[in-house]
Amino acid sequence: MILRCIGCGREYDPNEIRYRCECGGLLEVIIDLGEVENVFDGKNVTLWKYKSFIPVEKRVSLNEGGTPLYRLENLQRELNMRELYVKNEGANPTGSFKDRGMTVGVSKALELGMDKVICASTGNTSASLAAYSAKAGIKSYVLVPSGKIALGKLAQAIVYGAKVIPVKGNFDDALRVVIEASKELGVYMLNSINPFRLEGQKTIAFEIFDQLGFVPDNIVLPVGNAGNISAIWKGFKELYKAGFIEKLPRMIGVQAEGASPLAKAWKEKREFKPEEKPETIATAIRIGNPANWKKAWRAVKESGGLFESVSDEEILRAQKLLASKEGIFVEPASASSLAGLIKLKELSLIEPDESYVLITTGHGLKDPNVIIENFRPKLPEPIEPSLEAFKEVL
Ligand code: AN7
Repeated sequence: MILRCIGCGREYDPNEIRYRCECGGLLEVIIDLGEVENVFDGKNVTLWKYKSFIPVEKRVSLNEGGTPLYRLENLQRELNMRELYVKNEGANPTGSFKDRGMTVGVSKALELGMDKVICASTGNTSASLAAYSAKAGIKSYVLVPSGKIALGKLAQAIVYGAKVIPVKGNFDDALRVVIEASKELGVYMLNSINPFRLEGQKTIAFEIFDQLGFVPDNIVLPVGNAGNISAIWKGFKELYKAGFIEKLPRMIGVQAEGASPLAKAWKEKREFKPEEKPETIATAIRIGNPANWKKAWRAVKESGGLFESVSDEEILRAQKLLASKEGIFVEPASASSLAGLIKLKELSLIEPDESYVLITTGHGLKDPNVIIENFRPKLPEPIEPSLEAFKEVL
């Protein structure tokens, strides 16, 4: 195993604490694919089933992964598509896919002898880091954009015992501080530019193949800091290079319109440029300068996929649709995958006869305020506790 720069190819010892190459490029973990085990039999799916692909020995675990993969029978009929699935990452221990990254990342922190960890977060990363450091018995610091983090996530970070520090600014501002702090203060940084995070998250690809028994034509997922799309693509490529699969899926990344630097650059066929003032109801992906954009760009390009963006209104509509037609309640960022699929279908930019796996990244209960504030549910006036009164409101 080594760390290698995706830009200049320079290599580093994986036991050196380092998040970027000397040249500033992103690093990736190169594992020895000669030693991986073909365990893809559809049984007992959990993250650590794929341990031969995971480059840590220690294991701080809350039984992450093994999330359900649903066929969307009602929605595929309604949308006139042949084969739709959801991989519901909200079913992880803290309610998001970040747990996959943190089980590996916090394990790596212990291997490196670190007893303090830090991250910037739009919410889910902080909840997950807080939980896994609690389990590991180490101290966690999380910096979040003040006033722009969903209530459930904030509550989680607090109760798991992280030191929660609100920052006057957005995620991108908080990440800048975290990167400096990790250099100067000897705390281990667990944002997704830490390549070990992505080693956990790549198991989403393994589980999809394991659960379906085949590789779907397309993976559709939300993109914020752009770690997850990079990780899942890496997972599929490792399966391919190991000779376990014979085709690769297209990667389709969906951003919120007000925070869509990748989708804009893609659609306008121009250079990537960060967005100064990201804004969206989907606070999880309210990110203007995705740290992993180069890896994500490569994933979409190599896979023959695309980037798209969706409005807040489209996100809310998709969130309601997924819950009311399929019984799957996801947070707004996660609903952007379905919103993107619907938009791309309407624009005839995707093929309705192909298979699609939507990744829903976080649980709906993370952010109940969004529902109360935007759907303004019309509840009847409270009734007397009698059958008569009940019959009257029916
Ligand atoms: C529900 O928690 O960045 O593109 O700090 O919480 O890998 O960043 C969250 C990201 C999608 C985007 N869906 O994933 C954080 C954070 C949900 C998320 C994303 C996030 P990346």
